[in-house]
Amino acid sequence: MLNRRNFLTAAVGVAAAGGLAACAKEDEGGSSSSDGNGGGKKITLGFAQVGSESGWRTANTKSVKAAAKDAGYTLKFSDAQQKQENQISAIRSYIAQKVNVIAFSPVVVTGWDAVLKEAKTAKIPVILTDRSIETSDDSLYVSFIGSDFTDEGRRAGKMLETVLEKAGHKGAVKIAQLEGTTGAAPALERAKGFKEIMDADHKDDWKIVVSQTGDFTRAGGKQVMAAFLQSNPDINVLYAHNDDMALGAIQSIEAAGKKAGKDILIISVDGVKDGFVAMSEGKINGIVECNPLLGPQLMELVKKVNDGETVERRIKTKEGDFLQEQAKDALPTRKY
Ligand code: GZL
Repeated sequence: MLNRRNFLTAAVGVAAAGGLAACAKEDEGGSSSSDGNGGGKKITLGFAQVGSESGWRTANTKSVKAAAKDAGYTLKFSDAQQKQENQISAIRSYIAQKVNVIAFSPVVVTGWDAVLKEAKTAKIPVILTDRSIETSDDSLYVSFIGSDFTDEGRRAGKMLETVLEKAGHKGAVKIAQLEGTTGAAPALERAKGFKEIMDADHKDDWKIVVSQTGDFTRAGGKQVMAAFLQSNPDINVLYAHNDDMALGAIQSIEAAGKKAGKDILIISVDGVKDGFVAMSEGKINGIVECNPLLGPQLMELVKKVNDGETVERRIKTKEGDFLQEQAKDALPTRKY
């Protein structure tokens, strides 16, 4: 592991409005016998998930459901299949059911003010998890718990420097970039952070020759990489905004008769198990970890918010960076 990064939480006190508790029929993530509320009314959490597009998302969903069950909360859970309109409908449904707290991972950064104003009017506090939003009204959510994607992009750039050196690469660096979902915070910010490193230290030798969204899916990565190789057969680096797109791209790289991790060096983000397996096989050269296991921290936050306590405005998750030689040793202890 290059270095384990511990991010301090930026404590900005925000008092949260209490919410009304009520139960209704939904995909309830289950709850255990304890009421999760010190003997008071059971907390009901409405969670609007992005979808099930990647291994990271699967691990994130498992973490949220398991932690809600352990906390004894009633969880109402929805999968938006990566469509903003579905997430907005789910949030409206949670408002109608008068849940205590709403949490969601916004599929894209814009278009949330109207529905979050409805939650505010209903006095239901909202927590952002995983991804953030762009809004001029800070009162629309009480806290954002998730990674610093711009820093992940910077880390990917620094990791590429190390990988190029280890590979003894000489000459121009022609980079293909597989972007995440168009308009999503991780896509915008991972591209921004990587470009900061390029602009600062590699204006003359690195160039992103092609960049397109693969929508964070394996199928998307495979399809777009095949097109990249048609138009730019001399690509020598792939920067993928997540492992699933990298894994799909590897299929196209190999179909083109090239060696992933050698002919085309690959830097990815997330650190799901399949990504580590590919790294241990020499097909991915480095992975910037993005931790999906937000469930326990989220449930602690839900309790504080429900009790009207002051909460941190921004909570960042702990993450590491992994190069190929660390993959085999790290695999047995990977939690997702
Ligand atoms: C990042 C998360 C991203 C992952 C992808 O926190 O929002 O969405 O990097 C997932 O794998 O689809």
